[in-house]
Amino acid sequence: QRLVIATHNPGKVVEFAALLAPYGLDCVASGALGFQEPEENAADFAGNARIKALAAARDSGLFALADDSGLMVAAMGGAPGVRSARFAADCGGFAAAMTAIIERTREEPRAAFACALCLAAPDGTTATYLGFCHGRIADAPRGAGGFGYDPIFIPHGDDRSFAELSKTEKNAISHRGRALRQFVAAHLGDV
Ligand code: ITT
Repeated sequence: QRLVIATHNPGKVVEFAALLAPYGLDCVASGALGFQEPEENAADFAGNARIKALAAARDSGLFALADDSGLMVAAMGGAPGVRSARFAADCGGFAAAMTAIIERTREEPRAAFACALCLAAPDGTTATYLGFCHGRIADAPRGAGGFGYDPIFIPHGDDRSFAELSKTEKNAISHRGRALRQFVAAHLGDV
């Protein structure tokens, strides 16, 4: 079964490849197929994941799985949330965005990552799965693994940042891993 992974983010592609490897799917990233990115103008993660999955399923004529995700910071009222990618761009990159978040979370560091995964069929049918990972913002960026905001996010129950975990360790507890295991259970059998 061929599945389009509807993302242009190479960090997500690496994690999906590892998470889906056991299931023998023929996965191809929408970025590699040259499909255009649709405008992500929904108000929440699930809405944006649906926009991306439907666009990729329409463009490819195949099943497509899209991920919309982000970091929700308690001291920032849940921001940057659904705007996490744009927040980094507005700050001039992830290094500056992480510094800005650290400065605003010294008193109240609680944060969570969220991930909405949407599977779209070529006929426009969709199914959506959500995953969360709770934790806190570190007092400085740490580690070189992962992508995006990983160096400043310390998952609950650990004292290392996501960027200090191995891929397997991150996937076992991450928002994306949790959402993906629901997708797998619903569509690919038991996990
Ligand atoms: P696509 O829409 O093409 O998938 P994107 O990077 O624009 O790629 P989003 O719109 O979902 O993806 O934005 C998610 C933002 O949250 C982006 O800045 C990511 O770097 C960040 N993010 C999501 N999951 C993350 C994770 O596991 N670790 C670190 N940062 C993450």
